[in-house]
Amino acid sequence: KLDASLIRADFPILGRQVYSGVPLVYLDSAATSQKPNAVIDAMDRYYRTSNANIHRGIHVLAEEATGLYEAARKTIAGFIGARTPSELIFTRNTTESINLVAASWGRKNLKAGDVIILTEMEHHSNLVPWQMLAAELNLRLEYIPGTPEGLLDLSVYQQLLELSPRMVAFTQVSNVLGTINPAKEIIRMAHSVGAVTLVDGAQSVPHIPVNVMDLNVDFLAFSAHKMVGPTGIGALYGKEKLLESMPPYMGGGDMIKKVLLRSFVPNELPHKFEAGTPAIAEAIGFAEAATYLYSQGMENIAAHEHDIAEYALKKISQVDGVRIIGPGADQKGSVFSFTMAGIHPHDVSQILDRRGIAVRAGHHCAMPLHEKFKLPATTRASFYIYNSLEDVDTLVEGLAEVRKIFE
Ligand code: 7TS
Repeated sequence: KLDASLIRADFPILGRQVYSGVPLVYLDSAATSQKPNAVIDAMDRYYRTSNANIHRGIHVLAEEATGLYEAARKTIAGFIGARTPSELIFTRNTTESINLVAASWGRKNLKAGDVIILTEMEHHSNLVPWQMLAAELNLRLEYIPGTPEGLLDLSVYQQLLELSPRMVAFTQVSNVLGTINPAKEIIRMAHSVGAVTLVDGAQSVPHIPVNVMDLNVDFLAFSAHKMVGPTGIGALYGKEKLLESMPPYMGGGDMIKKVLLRSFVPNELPHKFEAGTPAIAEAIGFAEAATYLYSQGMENIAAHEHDIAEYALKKISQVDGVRIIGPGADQKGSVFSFTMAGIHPHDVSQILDRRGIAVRAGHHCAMPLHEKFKLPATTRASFYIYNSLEDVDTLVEGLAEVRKIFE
């Protein structure tokens, strides 16, 4: 079993006070997670001892930096169960990974009238790139609707598959509802009609075991910063055959094998998709983050968050006037978006902040989902490995105070 109090000690920021005498209770990990010493130290060590540009120099530092960068790729590819490291492209984040697929795979393979299936619970990152592509190529976007409980309606999905979609792109875990979608089943159904699949793993890879071979997913996008790694780096996994067939996304150094004045020959995978000097220190930090999570055990992390979900759903819903959106604990991770009758989410967050509790208020980059629930905004508390059941109690005490202030 995972011991949150031991884990907390690895995260220096969790020891700070946000106001005099007020310790931090960080409940905003769905936005970004905090970073353990191992990650901070690895990046610091790199800059102090091995900093150089990669894939070019033949001096010692350049070779060390290149070795560390490519070792990081191997670690992260292994973390998600990719067949080979060349299926793992470093990007800036989940958003860039999805844009890469939409622009490169999409422009190459789609034509007017083609259907793309998304869901109503997507983050804007998995909506807008497809909307942009749809406008450009005259594509048709269809949506798997959400149910009032915050699940996907798979019977409607089954019907939508009769349209022979070319792409099914969906989030594995909702950043608002916490819903853990049945990804393997959704992918199997998509493949049965010949569609290509993309999983937005921004909220799943950090929290539950994700194995691309087991899922049989074609593309998986995720970000380091939500999985105890640094900002500025993310990844796109793609099946080798698909990536091989796709044109480069951005042009520049490193992504080429040969350049003439009027033409170029693209580099091999994965370099074909990594134009320009990449985020080298961040890649090293990313790998350290994956190693940290691996050493805790993704099954243990998922079990810990399930315990929090069961406890939090019970405790938070006991607060007067609170309504949590999303399914029951067996179908969700430890993300809780809620409203308090008569109180604006920003006021809730502000009062909680005075007690050192960091939550997020707003639409959480999922405006269509909030529209669906007829809510302009919610307050969201999101938990991670370093949070405990006591943090739930602290939140609930804070919410009771919010209630009192507004009475
Ligand atoms: N997809 C999902 C499901 C997300 O939750 C997020 C970020 C993204 C994509 C985009 O990730 P990025 O690293 O490219 O920015 N979600 C949130 C959030 O819920 N609050 O802040 C960022």
